[in-house]
Amino acid sequence: MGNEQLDQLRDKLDEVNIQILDLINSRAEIVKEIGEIKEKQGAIYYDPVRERDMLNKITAKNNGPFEDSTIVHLFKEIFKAGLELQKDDHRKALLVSRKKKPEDTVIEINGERFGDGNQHFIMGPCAVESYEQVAEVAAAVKKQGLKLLRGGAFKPRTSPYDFQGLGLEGLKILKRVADEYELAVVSEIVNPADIEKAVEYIDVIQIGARNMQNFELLKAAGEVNKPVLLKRGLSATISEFINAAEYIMSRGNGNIILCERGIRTYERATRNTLDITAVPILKQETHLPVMVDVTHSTGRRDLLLPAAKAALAIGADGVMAEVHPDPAVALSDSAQQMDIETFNTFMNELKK
Ligand SMILES: [Mn+2]
Repeated sequence: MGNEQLDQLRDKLDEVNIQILDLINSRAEIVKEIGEIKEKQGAIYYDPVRERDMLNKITAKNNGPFEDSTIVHLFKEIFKAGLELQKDDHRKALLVSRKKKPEDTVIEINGERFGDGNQHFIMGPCAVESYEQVAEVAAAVKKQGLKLLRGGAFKPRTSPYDFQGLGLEGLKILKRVADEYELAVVSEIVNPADIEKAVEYIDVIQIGARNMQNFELLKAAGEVNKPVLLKRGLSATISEFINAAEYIMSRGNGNIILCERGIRTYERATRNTLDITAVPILKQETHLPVMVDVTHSTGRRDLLLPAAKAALAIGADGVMAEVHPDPAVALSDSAQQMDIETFNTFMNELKK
């Protein structure tokens, strides 16, 4: 007899559960509508005054048996879930997101199609030091059948007393060498005001790790018709990285290549910690090509090849690394650049 009563009560409970389910979902629908209006107004989703007001109205009607504090706790969880739902909808709206554009973005540069599923390489010296130095690397790059040459003319360095790059003179050297060897040039720009001039000399604008959240630079890069190679900031989360790319795309330039280059952690065995899983995450969340810079992430010549293999195995669209004719005397990053012979071995191993 007791069991019969228990079953009846349990049936009732099941019914109430379904009623609660229906109610929280219809609440969610209203929350989504509010989110859409707020998005149009550019308003912030979370409104503490409104939340306090809702809680007061609810507890005023609370006749138990739950304590007010318990009710507040339960409703705060429901509010939080609603807020997450609004934010999810907002994420959907990002132009760089897979949700917005399911198919891969393919960026054509000098006959290479980044994002087409094949492997691509961007190689060259850390910094442009002279015509001869760049030309020697370019010859090796071309011999390997590659189409892109990197080289820094504007160098954002940790210390103001370190070599700062040759500036516009460096870009001119890159352009001359690139024309001679039929290569496209990837070079970093650090000042929004330089972009207009720089696009005459370079094929891909690189925005470096230290400038990933230089929003004026991102906006300026978004306003020109040149592909942008955007590096992840030293301490940037993946979400911040994606939003930095959104800054560029929201200005009209959709040709963006993302580049994971290691993040700062407590580990000192490598210069930075290569966040290898950032690659598949970025590939899932965005439709943009993703590369891995093995030079700056590892900071160690002996790790370049294994890191590059890992990058390609996990789905990166390409690998970036630094090559110098004589790394021992390089003006920057001398510990991790490859000499020509090492570069040839590196490429031959990766092509296997
Ligand atoms: Mn470097």
